[in-house]
Amino acid sequence: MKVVALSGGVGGAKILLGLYRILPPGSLTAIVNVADDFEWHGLHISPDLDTALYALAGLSDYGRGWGIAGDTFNMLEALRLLGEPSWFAVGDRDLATHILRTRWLAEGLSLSEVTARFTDRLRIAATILPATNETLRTWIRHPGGVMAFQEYFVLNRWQTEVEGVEFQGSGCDPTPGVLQAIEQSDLFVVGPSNPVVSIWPILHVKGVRDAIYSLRSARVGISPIVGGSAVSGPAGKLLKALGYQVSAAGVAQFYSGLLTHFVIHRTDTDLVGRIESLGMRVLATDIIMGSLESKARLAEEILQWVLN
Ligand code: FO1
Repeated sequence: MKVVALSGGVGGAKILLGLYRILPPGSLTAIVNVADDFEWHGLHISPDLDTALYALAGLSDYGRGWGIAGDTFNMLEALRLLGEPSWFAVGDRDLATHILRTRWLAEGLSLSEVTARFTDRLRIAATILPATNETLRTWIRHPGGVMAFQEYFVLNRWQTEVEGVEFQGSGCDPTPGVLQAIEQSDLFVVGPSNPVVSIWPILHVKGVRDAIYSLRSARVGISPIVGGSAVSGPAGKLLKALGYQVSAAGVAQFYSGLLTHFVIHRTDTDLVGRIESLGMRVLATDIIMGSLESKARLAEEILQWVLN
């Protein structure tokens, strides 16, 4: 049984952890967004890879939504005292990951080799693949020009008026193993990540869309929107900026043609007919995933629904 999941930040990591808990070791491959990556004080930060790594290693801080639980921020405070930008809150423990990643990249390892080394050292029995080893970056277009993703997301707390989204490096090569993992999957999942800035960049990697279209197995998406708003983050604002309705149906429309099955929250059953008319089967259930049990339960429910 091979399961492949596309994932971005915290929403995607929740279902990754649910799947990881219920599947036999070695069955899960996560293909993770790297278009949020950026350079911070000379260090290479890969926020979505780290969110996936920390989730599967049991280290995540779910209250904050990123980084390591119980981390401290002494280094950040020291940066601030020295008059350096400190708006991107890297924790003291989290810093070790960024130092090692930067060093290993400088020594000539690829991002996927670095990620495999972390997966190994954190004893994670799953494969975590950056979507590409090349430079793929999200730029946010606004009335004054363009800004880098983390500037929009963290510095401006997604308050900038968005006119569009651009991907630098669109058409880059996939990481070795990405297309094979999709082609060989028995179940393909798109996590409840932000469709616009977490999943869309992965779909801009060469061959990924075609590999998904060619799948004969089920292709399941989970809505990051409940009612009229995102479970977390700017998914609602970005969908609206691109002309989609801010609802599970808007997300289904975004993935129209790509997915065969779509999971929505149990309070959104009025949308079932519209989503089915896009050619998808629909499961309405509890998709909030607040606890570890609820993550595993949703993963189990999806497996039973799709494979039976
Ligand atoms: N997100 C924030 O909203 N504020 C932060 O200060 C912040 C710091 C941070 C440090 C390391 C890391 O790996 C992630 C961090 N994130 C922070 C989260 C991250 O920037 C976003 O959640 C993702 O890029 C969106 O998926």
